Amino acid sequence: MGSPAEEVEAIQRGEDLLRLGGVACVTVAGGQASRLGLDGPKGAFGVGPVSGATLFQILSEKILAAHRTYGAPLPWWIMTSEGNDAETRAFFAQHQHFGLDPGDVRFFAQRMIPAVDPHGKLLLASKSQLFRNPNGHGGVLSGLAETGALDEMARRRIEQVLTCQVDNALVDFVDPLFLGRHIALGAEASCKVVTKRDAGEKVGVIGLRGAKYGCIEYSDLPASLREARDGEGRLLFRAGNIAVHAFRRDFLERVGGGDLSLPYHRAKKKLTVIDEHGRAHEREGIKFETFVFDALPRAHRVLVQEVLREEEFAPVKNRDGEDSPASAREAILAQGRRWLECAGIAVPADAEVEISPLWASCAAEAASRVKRGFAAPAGRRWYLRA
Ligand code: UD2
Repeated sequence: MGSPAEEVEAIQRGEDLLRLGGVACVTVAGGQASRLGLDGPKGAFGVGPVSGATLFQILSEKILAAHRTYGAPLPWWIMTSEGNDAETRAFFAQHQHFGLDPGDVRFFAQRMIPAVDPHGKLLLASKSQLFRNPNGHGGVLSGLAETGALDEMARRRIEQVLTCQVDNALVDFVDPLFLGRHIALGAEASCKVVTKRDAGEKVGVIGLRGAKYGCIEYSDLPASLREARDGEGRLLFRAGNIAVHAFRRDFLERVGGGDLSLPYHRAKKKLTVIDEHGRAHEREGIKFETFVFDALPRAHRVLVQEVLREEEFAPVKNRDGEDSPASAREAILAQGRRWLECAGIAVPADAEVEISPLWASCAAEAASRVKRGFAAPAGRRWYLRA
């Protein structure tokens, strides 16, 4: 893998399928954004440093840009959960689905499951309701099967499904090179990774368990392995999962159809529940969640593609510091500046550049736009959008 000829051929393969309309997109957006402290869908959070564009707008524009480039629709399924489903739908309606055909943007809510206390007893959210939480992003697999999405994909002759999480401001999930390599290898499931920033970074790591690829969640990786180094001093387990996947549709049918159900992971969390007198209080509880990457070991073939963090990974997880809105905005600006400078534009040191996916979705596209003529916008805050 990696020769220029292989790369050209893979891109061609990916683009051919996109032109045929054989690809669907799926985004998991059912999480509760508790670390960020948001009330409402995380996708409605504004991260565009100049434009204020929300995560949902950025994702929508990536899909719209691909639709324009390849001339075929890219139907998109967004997984929500009980707590944000109505708001997510309303948000898209309010924004005219960001220019996408509303018929090609579908929503479904993932299932909820009960949490328990440390002794295994069920908890109450109200006098008449159990405390329940979304069943983890692995719920997307059963969700796609149960809501008829996979049947619709089959009717539309969709062969490959590209998935991502809602919170990565630099996500490049409609990527013909990745898609083409996944197809060329005959992989059933593929994923993108970046080199971990440091041993403590909260990303799962992709590795081999026996002969099978899988992902070990950061909380499950013992400190000794998290810190382990190879002969060159690099982290031994450094393939950080950025949760961008390509799945063959027939693989999703096999996994989501139930015969390959996913395991549950336990997560200790502080939960707001009610006591026997109906009073709300916080207490320790255990949530159960499934993870989409637990499907990887069930795939007959897996492609793991390493990509550049600065081009593809700027997650919004925490209120501040690393992986926060501020770090995502910085990454967007750095990418905008880099793409223009690589295209030969002298960007003033104090200028801020944000590029909408509708103007360019990769450095090469930015370069070709510049080649056709580029007039720098007035002022020092540039938002390039076509
Ligand atoms: C996730 C991965 C981690 C790494 C990182 C990359 C898990 C458990 N860990 O860490 O290995 O890949 O992301 O950014 O995935 N979601 C749902 N339904 C749910 C729970 C989550 O749709 O029930 C969505 C959520 O909206 C978000 C994504 O899944 O888009 C990630 O959820 P998270 O923020 O809880 O995962 P995180 O940051 O612990």
